[in-house]
Amino acid sequence: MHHAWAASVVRSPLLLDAVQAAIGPDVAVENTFLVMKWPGREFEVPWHQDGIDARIELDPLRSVAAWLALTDASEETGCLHVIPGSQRAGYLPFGPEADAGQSRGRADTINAAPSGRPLPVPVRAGRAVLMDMRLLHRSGSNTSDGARVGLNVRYVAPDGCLRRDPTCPSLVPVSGTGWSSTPLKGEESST
Ligand SMILES: O=C(O)CCC(=O)C(=O)O
Repeated sequence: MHHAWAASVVRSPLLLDAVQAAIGPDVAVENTFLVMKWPGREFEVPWHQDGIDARIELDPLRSVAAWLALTDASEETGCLHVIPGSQRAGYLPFGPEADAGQSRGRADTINAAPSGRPLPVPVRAGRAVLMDMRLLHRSGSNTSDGARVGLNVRYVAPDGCLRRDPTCPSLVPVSGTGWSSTPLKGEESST
């Protein structure tokens, strides 16, 4: 969010329209991060849910995750795989990864073996998918000869943060009028 391009992307009207349809008019960005999969390097993201980890727990009815493809994401380049309907089981127990060799770059993963049939979700560059915070998803390594870059954005409505570590960056309001009158829950250092 310190980069002008990212600050602009998270506010792009088509994306915000879809986010607002999911969680209402008052929207803030809770977190953003890039996941870059360089060609030829093993890098898998294990099964997880975006709305819960050691630092956060987001209300799944007042938050939504966006995954934006900055390059084409295909099965070959390491697109997301999701388990449709897995959100209905709610948040699952999570903890430190048992086998750090299986993946890198993620501190928490679910402890239960996911059940259900995974579905690959290829996304063309410039497009995005919105996900329920409880949706189980993972991604595989990039076996192509080009980079695969995705921008992850977690959006919240007021009161969408049930738990949030004080070391997390400030929430960044991006739409609506509700933020000036509503305390940013879990947001001690907001000005
Ligand atoms: O970009 C990816 O491959 C997966 C990223 C992701 O789902 C996450 O880190 O929450």
